[in-house]
Amino acid sequence: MADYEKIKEASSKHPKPADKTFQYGTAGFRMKANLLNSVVYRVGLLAALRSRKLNGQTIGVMITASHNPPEDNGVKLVDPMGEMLEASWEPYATELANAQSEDELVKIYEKLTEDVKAKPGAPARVIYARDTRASGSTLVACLKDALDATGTEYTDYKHLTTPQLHYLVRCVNTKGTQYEYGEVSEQGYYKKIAAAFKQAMKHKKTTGPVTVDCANGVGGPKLVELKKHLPGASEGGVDIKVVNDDVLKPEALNSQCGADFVKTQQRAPPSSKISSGDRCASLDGDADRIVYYFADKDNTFRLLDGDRIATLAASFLADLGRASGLAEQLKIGVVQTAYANGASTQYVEKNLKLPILCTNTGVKHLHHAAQRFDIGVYFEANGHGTVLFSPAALKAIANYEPQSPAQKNALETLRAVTELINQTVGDALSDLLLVEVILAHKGWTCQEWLNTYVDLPNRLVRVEVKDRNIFQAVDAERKLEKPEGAQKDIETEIAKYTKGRSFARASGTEDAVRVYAEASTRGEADDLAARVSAVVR
Ligand code: 16G
Ligand code: ZN
Repeated sequence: MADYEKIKEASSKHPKPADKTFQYGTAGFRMKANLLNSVVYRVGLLAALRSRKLNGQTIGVMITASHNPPEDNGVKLVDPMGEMLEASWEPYATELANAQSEDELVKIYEKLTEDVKAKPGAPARVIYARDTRASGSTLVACLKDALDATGTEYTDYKHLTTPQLHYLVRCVNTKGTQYEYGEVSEQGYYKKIAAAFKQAMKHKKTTGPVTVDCANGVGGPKLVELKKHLPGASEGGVDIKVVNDDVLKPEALNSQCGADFVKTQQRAPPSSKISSGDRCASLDGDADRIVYYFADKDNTFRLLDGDRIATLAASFLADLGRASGLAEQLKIGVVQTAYANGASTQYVEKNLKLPILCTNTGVKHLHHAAQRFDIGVYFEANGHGTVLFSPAALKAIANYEPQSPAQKNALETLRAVTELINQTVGDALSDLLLVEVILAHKGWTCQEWLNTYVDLPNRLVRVEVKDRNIFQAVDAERKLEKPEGAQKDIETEIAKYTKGRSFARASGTEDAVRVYAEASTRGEADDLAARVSAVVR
């Protein structure tokens, strides 16, 4: 039985900042860490309620602010299969976070318990982890207070990457079933993906080392740990050089390094010592995003972002499907957002001849769309993504009897790849190994990967506006429905440019509107972005 007096009492230790309004957005709650105590406490209450509602299935709580600066933090919930919190529960999180008093909080909690028909006597189970931010331990204490007040069983997994926590949640909830996902431990995670990597690399040779910038976040020590389970270059593995893995200097997190820096600045971290041709990758602060890059022979920086990883993975999986004799049963599709470079969209449709879906920004939207395919490849341009295999696809892959040695080889690789790829959420460590496997199979360098198509020059601009809520986008955020007339003005500008494409959407994480533009030349893309910015400003 939830004890409302206990909830009230513990809550009084974590009062809500009076003048703040909180919103559970695309990335959960995220802001300056010193504003988050009450929010995390209340998220703990909701995690307990969600678990009770689901008869004691384990819910995950991740404390992280991903690529944000070190003084920020955030919190989000993970559903039993390792997916993001079901969207219909997001407003509950918002409602609890904004309750002004202890009395109001308890009233809302009581009402929610009734509304969702949670059995107050049902068990509640939660597991949680955090990234390496200094504020993490204070926030964990707030979370624990909520779990204690609600009589929840919990396990503290200390420091983990976000995708590791998603993995563990799925493992706990599938344990002992036919869908068992893996051993419920951090070591289990390493063992699973290392074994899959070894199998997928059988008889293949890597095309040289990869240097991985870990944004001085939790991905650093975790990649070092993962490496202990992987074969080295001489044993048929890959030489992974770990850089920016200093988690002892809190101020270094995401500073002048990491996936977000590289993607938004379109350059390597200043500390990087790469020479022309060297293969590099950058993770973000909680290791759920990854981008690749290198300097070409003229020493020009070349980015291989989420769009490139998606096209690489889709082409590889389509090859494997054909080679294993399973092409008919494995319909592959790619999911992108409006930010995907138009050249990548065209490459998937025209060259790979695969279907594409475009969804709203935010991983949960892509993830759901990807579930509509047997094999759904989804990536945001910013490097967050994964590949989902449907239960039917997994069954076909597991049961198929190969008709030739070539089919057998392809099938073995395909099976390994289904184990290597994190099925719960985009995972930079798993994606890193996936890319390495594919490059080894294709025998490609980064230059050859880049050569598959030519990106259209593009520009992303952040526009400060008075009220971003008046901007309402439709058609997977490619068009503005409101304010009235804005879309027509944007289209008038687009029409002036060769291969022009542009859209404006309200950011879900910042108080601003983002304008994206692409066109056939750098100058035109910049121009178009400036003109569309002027329309919304
Ligand atoms: C969040 C999303 C990310 C998206 C970004 C867009 C998740 C886990 N994260 O960080 O996928 O790209 O928001 O931010 O869904 P914006 O709305 O400010 O452009
Ligand atoms: Zn992240």
